[in-house]
Amino acid sequence: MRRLVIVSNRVPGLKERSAAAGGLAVAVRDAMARRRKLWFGWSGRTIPGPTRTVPSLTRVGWADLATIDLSERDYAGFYIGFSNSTLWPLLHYRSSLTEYRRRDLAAYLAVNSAFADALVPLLEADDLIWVHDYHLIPLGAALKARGVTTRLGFFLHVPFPPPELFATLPRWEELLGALDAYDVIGVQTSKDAAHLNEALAAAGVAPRAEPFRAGIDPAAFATLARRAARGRDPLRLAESIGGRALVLGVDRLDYSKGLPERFLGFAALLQRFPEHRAKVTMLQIAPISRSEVAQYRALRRELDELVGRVNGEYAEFDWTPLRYLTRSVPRQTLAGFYRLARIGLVTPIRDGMNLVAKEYVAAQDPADPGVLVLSRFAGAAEDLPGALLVNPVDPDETAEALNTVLTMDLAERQRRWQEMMTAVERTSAANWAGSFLARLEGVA
Ligand code: ADQ
Repeated sequence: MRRLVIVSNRVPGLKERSAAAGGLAVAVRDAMARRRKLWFGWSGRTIPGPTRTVPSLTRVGWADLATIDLSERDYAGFYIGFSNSTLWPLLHYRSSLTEYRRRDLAAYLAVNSAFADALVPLLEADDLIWVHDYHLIPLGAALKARGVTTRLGFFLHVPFPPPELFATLPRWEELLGALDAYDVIGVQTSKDAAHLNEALAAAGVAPRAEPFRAGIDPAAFATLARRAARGRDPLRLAESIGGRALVLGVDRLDYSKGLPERFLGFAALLQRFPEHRAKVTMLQIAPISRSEVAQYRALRRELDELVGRVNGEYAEFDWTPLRYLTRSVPRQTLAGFYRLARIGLVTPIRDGMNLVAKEYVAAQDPADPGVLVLSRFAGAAEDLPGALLVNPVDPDETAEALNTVLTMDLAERQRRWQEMMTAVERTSAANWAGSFLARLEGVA
């Protein structure tokens, strides 16, 4: 069996060997347990000198890991700059947040070349190479320029916007032209594929993208949640909400996730449906992310103020409506929290897939399941028609959906859950990785 070489900006660390690991690492490990694997990427460290193209090698139980350190300048231009201040907002349809600096694009191209320089000496003749996400669009072309002839695949985890919007990026044709180096190009949904294919055609580039829907390991997550529900922290949470309905949000603190709009939606519930006051508690877990980017710091300030305002307005001396944590929670605890929550509130303004939505479904007790309220602009909405779909920018719509769930009977909750769980199983991580690799190997 051919070796699989995975390339992503960040390489999962040692702790991701355990069943508690997240998304991509688990998907790849489970889908390809029998293959030899090399995972290559940035170490997460910066160094004062130039970017190092000699990788550090580590062997963990399930893969070989190879990482390089980036220079501080490359980190600023490649990661903070072009990846997260240019491409991330643009790919999430947020042209007004999109910044552009030539020197950032230069750093982006230089880091992709450095990745290729460091990776080529590690490659074997018939490796399958699978490159992940928007940080590494030009990597395939950089590898080919260095004589690599093996099969190359690329998967975009984030959305792809309508071509007119993408074409606001200077030199967009060149960036898309780099995709020509890949044998297989995967995106999350059929809408992303349609947009990207239209843009590729407009740029005169030949390859075509196909959807491969990302997912989770539903059985493993369900087991984790069942066990975790009896754990210390979920029990403490249950005790502290004292029989009230729990509304749960879990997201990186990112402007694509619709957090201010979500808080306004919860406030609108309390305002327009006062019968729920003191009977429902919302918990939002939102670990700080990319705090080097100014827009993320501004979002944090906005949320601090909003939480204070909502609580100031609606709290009772013995009830805090909105609880808000900006730190991360262990995966197992999170699974237990999902199972406790009557409502999973997942309302991104735009999201590639959104695995939190699928985790929430998998974590439910089939006998007494909660309901997912989901943005129609998350890729997951294409998979989960059993959710209550909302337009996240309208707080009234969110409030009405919350009210619908709070008054929904058990039979309807069970029917919706069953429908969603079937979809979560059909679009599992194993199916995602398995079908992508089958295409890459040329057998599907
Ligand atoms: P993300 O934008 O990071 O991923 P998501 O798909 O929801 O979004 O995955 C987040 C993962 O991190 C989940 O496994 C979740 O449990 C975990 N997580 C989130 N908040 C957490 C917290 N507070 N504490 C602990 N864990 C937390 C990108 C794209 C998505 C796409 C995925 C996978 O933006 O659209 O679905 O990649 O392709």
